Amino acid sequence: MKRSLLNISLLAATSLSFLTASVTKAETVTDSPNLKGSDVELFDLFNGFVNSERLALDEATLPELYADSLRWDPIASSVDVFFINEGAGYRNQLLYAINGGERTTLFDDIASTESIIKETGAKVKKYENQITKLDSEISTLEAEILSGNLTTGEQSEKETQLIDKQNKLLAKTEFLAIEKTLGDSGVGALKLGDGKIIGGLSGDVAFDFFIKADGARQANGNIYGADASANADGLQHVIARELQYKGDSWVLIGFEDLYGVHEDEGGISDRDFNDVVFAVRGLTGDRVDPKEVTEPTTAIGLLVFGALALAQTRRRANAAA
Ligand SMILES: [Ca+2]
Ligand SMILES: [Ca+2]
Repeated sequence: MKRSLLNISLLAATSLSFLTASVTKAETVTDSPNLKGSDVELFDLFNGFVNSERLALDEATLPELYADSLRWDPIASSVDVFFINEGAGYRNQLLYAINGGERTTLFDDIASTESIIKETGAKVKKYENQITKLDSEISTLEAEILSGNLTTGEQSEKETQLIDKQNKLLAKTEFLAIEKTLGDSGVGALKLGDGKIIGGLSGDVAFDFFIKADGARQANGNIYGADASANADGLQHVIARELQYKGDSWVLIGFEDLYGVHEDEGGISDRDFNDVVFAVRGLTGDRVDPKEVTEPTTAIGLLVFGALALAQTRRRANAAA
């Protein structure tokens, strides 16, 4: 409970430092026209790779890229980042870093009423209902305790119950307050296809993308990127695929937001890599040799997509050498 309050203040502090830091950044970030609005055919192509089960790229013909080898393609005037879809209960954030520098938040609440796991404000309603029920239960317990009709044992038991309900009420009240700060009072505000333009780039520009898991709610959420060794669980959380379209280089990037190994290996993750899916124009990267990703997985049900990601190794250093 105290943690939640702390998170709010940390979030405020983080936002402030971001604003301060952004002044010194060379690159600029501006809103882009929505991709679905400007090219629905292309949006549908990207969205077609995402389904309710997983980012179904194992069936696709898009070449895989090392997700840690992405860099600006100077043929493009900017790097344009478009939200395609999300299959997350978390309210994740998308961050980027240039040339290994400081991470900048690009999308601070990846939640939509249009996505696979959409945010319609259901959690706000759930917490409100739970609070109403707890209020009622607390009133009943207080009346019973004050009635003078209880034995000493019953009195003690009811008092313990009362404290428990009061603590739960406090927690739910804080959860509700946080939830109401998100989007439109808990309702996801992103539209599928919403985009940002990262401009003002020059020279060799390496791009790393990260998610902060449930970062809109939790300032201390895990940050996951394409360098598995830097992730809290030591696992790969990013998969990247290349697509050429009308002369533009695109990279479709999928993120896994859950910590640890797949459920079938004793973990809690589905390793589906569709929790956050973005398409990025103006990037290029090193292709994975298909021979490198055919290693079999021992985990029954571990998705091919996940296996591909696990097979990745950090390549940027090699490419630069
Ligand atoms: Ca969601
Ligand atoms: Ca997942």
